[in-house]
Amino acid sequence: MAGRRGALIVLEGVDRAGKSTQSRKLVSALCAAGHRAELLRFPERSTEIGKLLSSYLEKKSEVEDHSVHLLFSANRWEHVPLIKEKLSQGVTLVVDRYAFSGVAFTSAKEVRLAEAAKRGEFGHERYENGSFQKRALQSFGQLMGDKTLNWRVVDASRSIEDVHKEIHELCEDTIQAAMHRPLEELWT
Ligand code: Z5A
Ligand code: MG
Repeated sequence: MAGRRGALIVLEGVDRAGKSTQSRKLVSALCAAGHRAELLRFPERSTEIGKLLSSYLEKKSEVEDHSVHLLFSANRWEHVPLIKEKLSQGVTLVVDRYAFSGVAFTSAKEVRLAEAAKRGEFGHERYENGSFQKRALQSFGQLMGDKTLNWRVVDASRSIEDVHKEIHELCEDTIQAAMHRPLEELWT
């Protein structure tokens, strides 16, 4: 059908929630059900910017906090032309983390720095401790207050198959709904 576009489906959540596992399974299931679906992930480590991010995350290099935030953002923007092209061609994109991780993780970091400065507690591992993840989760909660986006919360503590079944069902509905919303709405 002319004008039929793909849906932009973003999986967000704290570390080890199972986003990458579920993203891969979702793309397979959607393709098996006859949709055109492809997987994207952020950070996308294959580009020049992505390589800088990968090195930073692996603690092989240091990058100033504001700068690294902008690198994560640039890593998404360098893929926006591709994202628009695919969606307009009717391809549904399943995206393993997007801008919401950018906000949640940077804001969690800002709070940590403020607290650590107060208590003199610098020196935690990068992003990988319980209190940091808790703050990221709180930030995700605030971001879900944006009712222009169609957020759905999925309980990721269940089995991989149970989580997958629920996500797949939600996405079938989302793909139908996306056809009636102009693509331009995604970037306004
Ligand atoms: N970051 C940022 O700061 N700013 C940004 O703008 C962006 C990202 C986009 C790297 O991201 C870091 O970048 C991340 C946020 C930050 N740092 N932190 N924290 P990443 O996406 O590359 O991170 P990752 O290495 O892929 O980890 P992850 O995404 O946190 O994991 P996951 O994808 O959610 O989980 P998984 O790999 O699918 O599963 C983990 C394991 O659990 C695996 O062995 C699975 O088999 C198992 N698993 C999965 N689901 C289940 C269930 N349901 N039951 C039992 N076991 C399960
Ligand atoms: Mg992952």
